[in-house]
Parts: sequence; structure tokens; C-alpha cells
Amino acid sequence: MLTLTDYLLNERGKTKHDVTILLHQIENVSKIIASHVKASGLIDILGKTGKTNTFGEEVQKLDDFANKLLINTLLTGGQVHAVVSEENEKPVFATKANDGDYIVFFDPLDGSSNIDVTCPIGTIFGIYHKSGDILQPGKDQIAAGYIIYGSSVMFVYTAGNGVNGFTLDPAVGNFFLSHSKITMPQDGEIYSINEAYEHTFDKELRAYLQHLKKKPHTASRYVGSMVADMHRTFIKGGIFLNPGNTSRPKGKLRLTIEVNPFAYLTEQAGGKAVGLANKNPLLTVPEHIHDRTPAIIGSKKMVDEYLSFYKDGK
Ligand code: FDP
Repeated sequence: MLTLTDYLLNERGKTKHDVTILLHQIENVSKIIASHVKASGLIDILGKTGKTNTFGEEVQKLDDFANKLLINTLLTGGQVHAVVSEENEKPVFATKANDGDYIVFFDPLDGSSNIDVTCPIGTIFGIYHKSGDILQPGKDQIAAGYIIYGSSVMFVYTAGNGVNGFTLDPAVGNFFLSHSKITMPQDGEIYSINEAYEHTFDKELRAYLQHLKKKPHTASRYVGSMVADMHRTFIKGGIFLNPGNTSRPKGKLRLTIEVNPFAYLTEQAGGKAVGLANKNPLLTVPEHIHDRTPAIIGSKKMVDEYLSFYKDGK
């Protein structure tokens, strides 16, 4: 019975940067968020704040709570130089007294439109060293991960040495190693996309979707919460697509906050991710912290088959 804390301590010293304490702080926050998510149907935290974030999207109370808790914990914990949240227009910096070495990008509660229907939601994070600019390519991530608040709560992360998953035992209050060295199946049978937008996709993607429908055993699954759809993809294999379309040429997902952490985890798990112009999103230097990118992520063979529908892979 190895806890996440045991695991983090065992890993100490094996990587160039020591993010043990920082990951432990994220773990602690995630337990508190998890307890609030579980209670959200019972207490009067459910519902909307009535506010919109800087991008005009509705902010829900639980998002607000998770966001403030993460920001306050990380900025006062002595490990972090700056945080970049999906809910904040600009980075927030630690005071001189609390200044640390790391920059953490996070989405405090991804898939928030699923909160009030009790579907899985999650927290996503990506960690960089402050020696670079705030805007670093995803390949420079030191660690990345997500916490899924579903039928179980799981903490899944990589620090460049494989992907490991820990499941929360709510009675004990500890995450225990349950999914050691997660490997994404090389091929899969599930595609995950919001097909309501099919008429807005390019002809290559529409042809690929028609091809999938003709393949035996192919199934479609779309929760509409990236963490849940990607978690299934890690475990069962498949392909997750949030492509550009005529109304949103760069898609909906944020490069730094959502796509890069999952692209790094996917690479570590033996899968494949492509973004804008079907290139590896981890190589893109972001121009803005809230840049969007198309994201096609999943089992290597499925992503390669998707790419074969594009001339020159574009
Ligand atoms: P949400 O808006 O509910 O927070 O980027 C956010 C996200 O959810 C992802 O988790 C999810 O994959 C995507 O949006 C769903 O987008 P569509 O509703 O356009 O399918």
C-alpha cells in the first residue's frame, strides 16, 4: 500500500528539479476540492456566481472556490514563483517572502458545465521552472497531471518518469498507488468528439469520422469534460478530438492550461498528441497564456490514422 506521499518521497532526487513539496501541496488541495465536489449536491455551494470570467464564460461557485484555494495555497507555500489559472486573465506572482522556483499553470475545475449534473470533472496542472519566461513550450514542463473527481477520485501525474495513478481512499484520506506506469493502448476502438459540430469540421476530419463509423467495434463516448474523456483514453485507448472549426479555427481548449499537460502525460504514456496544423503542441511557444489550440490526443495508431486523412499531415 504505497501512498502518493511515499511515492513522491521515493522519487526525490531522481529528477533534475525537486517538485516533491509542490506536488504534495497540490495533493492536499485536491483532497479538499474533492470533498467539496462530493458535497456539492447537498450544500448551497452549487449554482452559479452570476459572474462571468474574462472570456465571458460563466463562473460557478465551485470553480471559484477551487481557484482561490489553489492560488492561496500555492502562492503562500514557498515553492511557487507564479500561478496561471484558467479563471484569471493574468499570472499572479508570489510575494518576495514566499517566492519559489516554479510556475504552475492550472485549470482548477475543468468540465465545469458538468458540475450540476454530477458528472466527472477535474483539476489539470502543468509545472515549469521560473528560469524561463512565463510563456514556455510544453516540452519544458517539469511535471504535469490531473485529478479526476469521478466515481473515485484519482491523482494522475508524470514528472518525466512515466505516468502513475493514485486512488483516494476517502475513509483514510490518502491517495494510494492503484495504476502503476500507465501505458496508453497503442490502438483503440473509442472516438471522443462533440459531433454536434460536425458540419463545421474540415473535410478531412469529416472523412475520418465516416471511416471510423464503418470500422467494426468502433464506439463513440463523449462526456464533455476533458479530464474524464482523457482519463478513459489513458485506460482504454482511443482518440479524443477537440478540433478547430469554422467558428473557432483554433478550437476551444487552452494550449498552456489544458492541452500541454495532457500532451506531456500522453507522450509519457506512449500515446500521441497533435495540435495546430497537426503539429506536436509541446513544441509551440505560446504567444499568450490563454492561447487556444486544436487538440487530437490518444492511442498512437488512431492518431496516425487520423493524420493519414490529411495531405502532408496538415
Ligand atoms: P467546460 O467548458 O465544461 O469547462 O475546456 C473546457 C471544457 O469543458 C472541456 O473540459 C471539454 O472537453 C470541452 O470544454 C467541451 O467542449 P464542448 O462543450 O464544446 O464539447
